[in-house]
Amino acid sequence: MKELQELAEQLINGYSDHVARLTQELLDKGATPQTILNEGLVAGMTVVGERMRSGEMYLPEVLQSASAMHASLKILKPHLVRDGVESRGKILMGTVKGDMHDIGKNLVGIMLEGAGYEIVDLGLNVQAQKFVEAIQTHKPAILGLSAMLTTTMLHMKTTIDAITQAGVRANVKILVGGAPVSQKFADEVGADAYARDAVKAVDKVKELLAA
Ligand code: B12
Repeated sequence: MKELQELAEQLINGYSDHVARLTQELLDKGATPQTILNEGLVAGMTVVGERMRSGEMYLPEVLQSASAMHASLKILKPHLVRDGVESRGKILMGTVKGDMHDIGKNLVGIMLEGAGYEIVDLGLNVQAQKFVEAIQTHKPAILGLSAMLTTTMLHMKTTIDAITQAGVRANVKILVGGAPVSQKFADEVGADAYARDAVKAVDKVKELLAA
């Protein structure tokens, strides 16, 4: 459908108003929310992720695309619920203690939400104990931890240790990410997986839930 391609393009351009209008028009024409999500939004955000990775798109543009995705998801959400689209799984997310960076985490959350997962976002500067309590309350399948500083990334270990000590480590798969984080670091702190960006995060979540 021509409009789906246009939706993806306007999302890449970061035009929230156009994206919101096109989303409503597609719904009015009878496109299903899943089609709009997968063939419009996720297709567009995949390109954004790739361009970000290759350095073709910069942070302000990425944030505009993220806002545009939010504008569309706001319109789609009631339809997704009404159509009884089941969540593919619950994912708890947060930036670790001492760290005030949340743009990357939010982007990962949006991409995962776009891929059909339910996100419980604890925000930034989250204490280890708060993660433990949220695991007990929300019973997520996956916990996504974000850190952007070489100092705060150490709190990933503190957090995972607290989760282990509370006896709930076996209940949740832990995915870590953020600019200073690596696969080697993920292995060292006892995480189940590492993803370097939002596009890879969606792939990793699928792998973790299939395992
Ligand atoms: C924006 C920014 C800020 C903003 C944050 C605003 C916000 N709401 O997030 C503000 C101004 C608050 C800030 C503050 C500071 N910052 Co700053 N900041 C940045 C900057 C420029 C961009 C970060 C960003 O948003 N990138 C864009 C997003 C989309 O990318 P991303 O975060 O990497 O996320 C992607 C991946 O990492 C991954 N990912 C992220 N989280 C997760 C989670 C999971 C589960 C998974 C799977 C993947 C994943 O996927 C994301 C999407 O693809 C970076 C430099 C840079 N280019 O990275 C410095 C940077 C991170 N900051 C830095 C520093 C030093 C600071 C300060 C200490 C500065 C100061 N002296 O006060 C403070 C620290 C405050 C604190 N306690 O946290 C350093 C860190 C150095 C280091 N290695 O430790 C950097 C690298 C700049 C530099 N080159 O010096 N910062």
